[in-house]
Amino acid sequence: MHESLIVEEFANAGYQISPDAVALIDSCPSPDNVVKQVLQSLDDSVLVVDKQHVMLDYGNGDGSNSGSGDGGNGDSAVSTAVKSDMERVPPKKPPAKKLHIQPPVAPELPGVNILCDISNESTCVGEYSEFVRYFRDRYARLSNIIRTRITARPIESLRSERLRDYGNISIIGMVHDIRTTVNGNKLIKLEDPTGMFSVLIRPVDHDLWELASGIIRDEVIGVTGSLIGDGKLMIVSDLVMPEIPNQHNQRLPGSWTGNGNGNGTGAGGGRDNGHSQAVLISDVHVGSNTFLEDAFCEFIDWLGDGGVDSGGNGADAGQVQYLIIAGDLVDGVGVYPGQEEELEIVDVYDQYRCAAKYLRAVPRNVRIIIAPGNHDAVRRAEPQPALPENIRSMFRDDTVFTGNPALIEIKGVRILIYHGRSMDDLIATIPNLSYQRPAEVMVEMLRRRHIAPTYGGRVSIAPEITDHFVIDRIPHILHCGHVHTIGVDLYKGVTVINAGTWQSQTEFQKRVNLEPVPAHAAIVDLTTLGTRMVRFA
Ligand code: D5M
Ligand code: FE
Ligand code: ZN
Repeated sequence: MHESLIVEEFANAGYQISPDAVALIDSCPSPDNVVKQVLQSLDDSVLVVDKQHVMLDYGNGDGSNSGSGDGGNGDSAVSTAVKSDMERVPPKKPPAKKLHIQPPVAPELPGVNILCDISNESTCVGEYSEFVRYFRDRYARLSNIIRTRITARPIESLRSERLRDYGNISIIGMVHDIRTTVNGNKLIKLEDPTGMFSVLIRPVDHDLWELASGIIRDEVIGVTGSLIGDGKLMIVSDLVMPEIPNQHNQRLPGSWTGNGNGNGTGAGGGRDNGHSQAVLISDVHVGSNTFLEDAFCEFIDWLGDGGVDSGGNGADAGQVQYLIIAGDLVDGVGVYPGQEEELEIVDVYDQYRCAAKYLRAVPRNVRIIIAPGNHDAVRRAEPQPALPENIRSMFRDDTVFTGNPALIEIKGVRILIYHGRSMDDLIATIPNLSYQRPAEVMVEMLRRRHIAPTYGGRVSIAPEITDHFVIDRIPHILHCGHVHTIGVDLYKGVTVINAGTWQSQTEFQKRVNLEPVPAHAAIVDLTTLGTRMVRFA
């Protein structure tokens, strides 16, 4: 049934109807039946039909409304119903017994404070001057962080004759170029707003060499050393990265329980302690033929149940107040060549409608926060804005949509959500990083105080006025996805979480030998920041 027909039906009966309600009805398997039911249920006090009037519990033949909103009854009715509702004609599975949509009026919704997000603030058009301004902003902010630890001089001042026999001097620069000399030294060209200077790191300086092995283009570092070669080159003796200060975020010492092995072990994640929890997931990839629908529905069920995870570990979903999704909610279309062969749902809007249906079964007392990823229907260049209104309107109206990256604050806990596209570049350039250990890759972002340092790699960077990738305010949690593998770690008081995916291995991933670790959710206690992974079937 076309949306305009739904509007017309209600208009004929003397009612206006909100776009949300139209979308909700349209997303049902038989919208015309729902229209009839809703019309029957309305009384004269209603002028505008809203989502709250569309209480759905149908498919059981009696057409009665229930809307009791008990958050799931533990018999998987929610997932079964929602799942089969996803199936487009002709259905692959038997029709649902029941579609249980959560009650429209939410209990007191916990607030989400968006501290930093590009949505509605993008100004760039991609001109050269904007890139100059963008990199200046990056340099200024990262060099200020380093300047709290070393006293550096502008590169321009190194030209001065007097400096040649000066002892140690320091400069802070953006890495313009790194190469290995014929003698096996590392030659790094550093640039600041006043000029460019080459510095040399020698393998004999073992610790320094080790530290320098991970230097990548366009990151900002500080170096200390002495000048040689008529003052034209520096031999580095010390290297400073922007880094997270030691002992940052000492929230509740010793409270961290993450183990990153994804088997739901790890004590103290917060059962029965009265603490509210956030559940962090990523890369759902609804619409792909490798989307793990059963596992995802089990997860949604679990949220509704306040249940116990499959490993027998009490997870106390009843205390879950937030569900955060770090991008790639849907598989999208035209994201990679030949993707159409791997799509179950070929229309991107249908993919979002389908995703919205799953999320509608999440209990109303769980606030859902959605950031986009590289498969989502927003510009590919990062920072990405939040999903557009025509897609947002398909979702529950209490859903919070952020850009990518976004720094949010809930219950005093700062969470930096970043889909994680830059992890492809970091893994490709920093030695010993692996797709199988994503937490280590995320720690490298923290050390650089920048989540996407290298320009011209896999991440297409939009030159906004400020560099949104700089980690200025240190988060308590860094939440990424993208690589489809899981990891949890604690680095200098920052909990890093990669929440994996809900998609099994794609043909493409087979070719690049990427072994996904799907169907996990990270449960974070927002008081202790204790984190653990729960696996779903
Ligand atoms: O990314 C899912 C995973 O697949 C992620 O680890 C990166 C990898 N991937 C995706 N595209 C490419 C290309 N073009 N080359 C190498 N590896 C890739 P997703 O964003 O879900 O597609
Ligand atoms: Fe993905
Ligand atoms: Zn991705």
